[in-house]
Amino acid sequence: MSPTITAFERSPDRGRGLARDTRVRWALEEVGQPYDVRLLSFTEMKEPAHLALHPFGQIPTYEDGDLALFESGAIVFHLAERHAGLLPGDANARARAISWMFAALSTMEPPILDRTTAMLVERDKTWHEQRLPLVEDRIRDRLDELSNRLGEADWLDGEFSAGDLLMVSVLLRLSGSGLLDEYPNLSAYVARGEARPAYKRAFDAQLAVFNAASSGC
Ligand SMILES: N[C@@H](CCC(=O)N[C@@H](CS)C(=O)NCC(=O)O)C(=O)O
Repeated sequence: MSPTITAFERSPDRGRGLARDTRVRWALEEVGQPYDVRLLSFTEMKEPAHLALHPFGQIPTYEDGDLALFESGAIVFHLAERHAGLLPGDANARARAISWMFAALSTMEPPILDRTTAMLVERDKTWHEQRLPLVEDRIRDRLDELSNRLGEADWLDGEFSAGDLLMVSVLLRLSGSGLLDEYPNLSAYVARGEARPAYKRAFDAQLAVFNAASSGC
């Protein structure tokens, strides 16, 4: 039986692929694992049946037989460990790829999410205009460092890995902010990720869900 993931019935990002089920779909596509999706409303996400799977009442989750997981990073890591294609075989290279997974989620994503929060829920605050440049400068600090490390390489450490999958997913949250445009090598890096057939399939699948919900199908 195929594993089942959960996703928004109607994603608040209107199908832009920024909800975290996209990174899990992408990983599943990279390793060639078919999957089913259970769509949830915001109400259903906070009901006991889903809270039993996800203590914070969020998406995505992952169920495979008697295993249930939450946290997109843990799900991608699980898939990368169980299947070939997302982590190198060499033990040291594998450990470095895992470092990049953590870097994406615990070093890059927090300041980027801070901007998302600022744009979504702080726009009407009197201090929003003063705070936003501070938030964006903190992102720039990280982008400077990441850009320096990536240089002209295609991927962060040799072959494409789960580290790149998560890093590209996180950087995509800056789409439309103009911040990535300041870093041509990072823009090209993100574009390389988006050009991967597995990413395209994942993106199209989540967009189809949003389009179906919007058309009332
Ligand atoms: N750290 C978690 C974050 C999960 C998360 O924030 N999910 C969002 C969608 S991308 C969500 O379910 N938001 C609705 C809510 O928190 O009520 C992960 O990476 O899976």
